[in-house]
Amino acid sequence: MRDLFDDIDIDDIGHDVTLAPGAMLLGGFARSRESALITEVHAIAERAPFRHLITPGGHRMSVAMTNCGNVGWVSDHRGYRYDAIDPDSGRPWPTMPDVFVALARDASAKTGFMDFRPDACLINRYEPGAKLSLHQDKDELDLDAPIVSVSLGLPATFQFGGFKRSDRPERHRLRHGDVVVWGGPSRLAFHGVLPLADGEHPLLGRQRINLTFRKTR
Ligand code: MD3
Ligand code: FE
Repeated sequence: MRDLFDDIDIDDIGHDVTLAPGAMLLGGFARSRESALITEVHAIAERAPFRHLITPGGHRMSVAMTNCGNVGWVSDHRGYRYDAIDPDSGRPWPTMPDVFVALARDASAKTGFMDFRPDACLINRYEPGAKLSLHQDKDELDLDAPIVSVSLGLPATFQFGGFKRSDRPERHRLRHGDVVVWGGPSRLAFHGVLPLADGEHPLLGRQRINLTFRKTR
């Protein structure tokens, strides 16, 4: 029997697990596409380099971010928003690669969200120690569309809470190739990532990359 202090730990590739109503983990779903995904992340980062954004409160985020797609998520002293222009370059974000579009579509369809067409992909880069505090994703206009997340590289401990910041979160391990579709009631749940433990991944070295596909409008 699982008690309050047990973390949920699912490491079987190909095992699909419902984490919460509307939230489904597809274990290892992206593994067969890993090389193409990583090649595209490198290509995007050449044109729109990873950067540490500043929160509206003036803090530098430990996670480095970039985007591809029609719009990208940005943060500065004015607030959070989706913008068609990369503020660092003054140019549009790189186009979303076909392998990204297909993965988001295939994963969401597998969990029952048909015809998911994201217009944004936020790419997070975690180096050892980087973390993401508990937050909700609610800058998107279409909250009926799911968010699809793809984990690559080093494993991380993901926190998944309730609808109030004070709800005690569950912990889940997210590993290279795992895909999670967050829709329905879980779409507005609080979530975060604990500080990344150091390690060495055969394809990505000392980092974790997370892709999140979003329909923002
Ligand atoms: C649950 N990223 O970019 S992915 C984010 O690992 C973000 O980089 C984390 O939270 C990461 O906003 C977590 C899993 C995830 C993404 C979006 C969600 C879980 C979610 C939106 C609603 C509920
Ligand atoms: Fe989030």
